Amino acid sequence: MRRAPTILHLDMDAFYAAAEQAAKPSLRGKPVVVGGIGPRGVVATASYEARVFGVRSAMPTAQARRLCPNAAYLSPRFTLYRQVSDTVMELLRALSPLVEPLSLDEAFVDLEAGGVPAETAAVRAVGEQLRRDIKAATGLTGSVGLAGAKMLAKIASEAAKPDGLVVIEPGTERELLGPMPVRTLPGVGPATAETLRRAGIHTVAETAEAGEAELVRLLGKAHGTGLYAMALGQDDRPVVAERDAKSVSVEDTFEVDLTDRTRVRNEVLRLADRCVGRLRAAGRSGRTVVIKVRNYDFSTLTRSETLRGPTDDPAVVREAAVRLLETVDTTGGVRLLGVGVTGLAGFTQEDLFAQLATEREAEEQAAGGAAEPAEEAAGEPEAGVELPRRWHPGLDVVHEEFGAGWVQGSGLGRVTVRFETPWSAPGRVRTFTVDDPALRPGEPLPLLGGPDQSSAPAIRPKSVSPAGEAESEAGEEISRR
Ligand code: DCP
Ligand code: MG
Repeated sequence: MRRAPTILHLDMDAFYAAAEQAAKPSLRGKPVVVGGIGPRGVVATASYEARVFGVRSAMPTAQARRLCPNAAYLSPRFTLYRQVSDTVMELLRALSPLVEPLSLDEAFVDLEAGGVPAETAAVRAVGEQLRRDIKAATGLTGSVGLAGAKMLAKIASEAAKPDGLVVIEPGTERELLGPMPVRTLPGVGPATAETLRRAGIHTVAETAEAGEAELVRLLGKAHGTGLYAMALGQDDRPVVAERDAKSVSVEDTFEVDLTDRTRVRNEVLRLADRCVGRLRAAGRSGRTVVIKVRNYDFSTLTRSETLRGPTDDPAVVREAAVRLLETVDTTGGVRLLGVGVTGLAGFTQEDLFAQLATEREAEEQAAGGAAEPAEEAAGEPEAGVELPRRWHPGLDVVHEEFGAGWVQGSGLGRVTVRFETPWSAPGRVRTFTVDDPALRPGEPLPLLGGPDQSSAPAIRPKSVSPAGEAESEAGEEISRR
């Protein structure tokens, strides 16, 4: 525990939804939901305007539509989110060599290691300047927490949301944490919270009062001891630059054991995407994909597969994870799932990605399918309707005459496009037939661009990222027809 609040936690506000609002002027100030748009899709995130109606991350999109029918429902555009994330992480790396990204929109920074004086006034000034720099560089807002420990810094940024900064002064943490629900503490998921609730423990203060022995009895040695320390505000985990980490993994515990095979598969796909998000945020790639499955009876197993070379391609990690899942019997019910990538390389191997992408494309063509961007499964097709990925709501398009826009809706052989750019006024909609030769998929436009970029009718040059390539390949495929 440090004597000054020199650990910074940054978390962007409503990240995917805020990026969409920045890109689409007509959606600013309106409810926006980003996620799987099909009947079995789940919400990735919702704008604060949509949260008022109760829409939350991980909720089935169908439920979100009932709660907030007037929101814009958009497919995710990971290429854009990754670009914004790269810009934000770059700003963090300018503050300190010790930056630990947790996902595309979240990271810890050790300010002391960056030479910032260990005084509240100094770290607060750095945090406020960072927020201004992020706003200037991306157009988006992020919230900052500052504290003497990682756990507390994260709690502080949560308390700062949206668009704020909170400092927890060392010495005040127990008082502050006491009344908070146990779920606030790291490592307390729905299952642990339920175990504690049955023992009459609801708040952090009650967790501390229960004592270490009781927590160990309830939760086992490792988890019980760790939780007791956290409840006292004791957390001396260092900020670890992800380039020094040997693996990246994510896992989820479920409130109710999962038995539905499709649901289990969808969760594994979601975890694979989250894992790749962290991998990419750290600029890393890895060779071995691992899945972890804990069964209803707490028996836990892992399965791994080593690829020909390191990857950070979500499609490759998803495919490997699902292949591994197929070797596991989950019929009894699954309590916990995890996906990880190990054998990390410190650099990305563009040649190898190009090679993997080409191989995949060749396989897909052999199978008679079109090359699909990696995030395809995030948006499932509408029931009974073959909706090509390129006309999913939210995705970029370019019209020969009207320029850049985005798909607002599609169905019955038609596609409705709103023609606007991040720097234009809210734009008008026009409807086309889905096979209109003047309309083709586009690439995400930079959020802070200029009008000179707004009217380019041609597809923009290929980006170097694998996802970007997949999208422009889809564009070329159409233009060949
Ligand atoms: N995300 C996701 N699935 C989840 C949770 C999040 O795909 N179950 C994605 C979408 C989010 C992004 O990750 O925009 C960042 O997650 P956060 O938990 O930080 O949520 P937000 O940034 O959207 O909102 P906020 O941080 O303001 O609460
Ligand atoms: Mg966030």
